[in-house]
Amino acid sequence: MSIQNQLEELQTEAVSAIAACQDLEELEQLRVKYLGKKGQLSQILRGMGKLSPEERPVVGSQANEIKEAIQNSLEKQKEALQKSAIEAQIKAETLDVTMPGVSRPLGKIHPLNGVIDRVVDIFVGLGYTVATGPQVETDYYNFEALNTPQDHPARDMQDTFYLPGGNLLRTHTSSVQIRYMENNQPPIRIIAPGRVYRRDTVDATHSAVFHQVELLAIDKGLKFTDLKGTIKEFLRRMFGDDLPVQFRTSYFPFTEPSAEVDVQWKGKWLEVLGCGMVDPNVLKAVGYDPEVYTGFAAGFGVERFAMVLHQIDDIRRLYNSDLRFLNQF
Ligand code: 2NL
Repeated sequence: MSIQNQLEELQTEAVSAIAACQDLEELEQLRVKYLGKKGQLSQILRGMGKLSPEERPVVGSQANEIKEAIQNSLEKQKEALQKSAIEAQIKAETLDVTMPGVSRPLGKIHPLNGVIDRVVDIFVGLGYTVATGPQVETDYYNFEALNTPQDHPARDMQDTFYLPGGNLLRTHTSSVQIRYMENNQPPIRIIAPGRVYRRDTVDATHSAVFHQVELLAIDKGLKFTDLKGTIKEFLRRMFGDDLPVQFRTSYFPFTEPSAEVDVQWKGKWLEVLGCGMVDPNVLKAVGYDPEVYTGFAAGFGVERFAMVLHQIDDIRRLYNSDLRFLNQF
């Protein structure tokens, strides 16, 4: 067979083999097979030596054309294979944005914290700051400084958790306010939210551990009307605008005069907090001159507020962490 014929056959075979190739690696093998240094084209061209000087340029240019033709079809096939490989990859990696996501349950604010948050918001809006302090207290900060004498019934072992060594679990957050007054000078506007402890028998309305918010204002010239206005404004913001409120005289060792406050809520009078003008003995205990400064204070149970606001019938529901209950708020 003449070199020309061999070249033509090589072209026909190579072009059809390349067009049929479906794999990039195999395509590279075909390139080596036909165009490589030891490939078929080189092998055929080795026979050029036998050609006459006239034939050589003719065969030479034919060989170049064939080489170019094979290269072109290699290039074309390579592009086609790369393109379909990318298309297959894109198809395999497609995200279905309509698939439902993994839903994680959202946490919620506990109703007790919800009440505390609202109370704090209201009083911060009135210029008060939040004060905190220890839950394990001394007799002095829980009772003595609060004008609660040794023989007062509140000090009874029946009512207070006493700890070995003479300390106790605070029965109200008034102790926080005593500590605050010791370290600050009037004017004072603080609220003390926190956990408190009483030796109560647990039932639907009593718990040994509960939460209280107390508020305290000390300044020159504070009067009972200031207390009344503050409490009424607070209760309106808490329970609603046209809320009927009534003050009844009462007694606390640390205030004089003292009052309990009822609100008319869903047709019934409910007692919601206790308050009064700070007793001069309490002011003296923290080193304030009761001839210069007066003040008012109030305290209430967070659980009771939560129960009234959300119509909760049993205080124990607030501590069970039952999600069927808590998810309602
Ligand atoms: C209630 C009543 C009350 C206070 C708390 C207080 C604090 C200081 C001085 C004077 Cl430092 N008073 N706190 C006053 C009146 C009532 O709480 O029924 N709490 C559940």
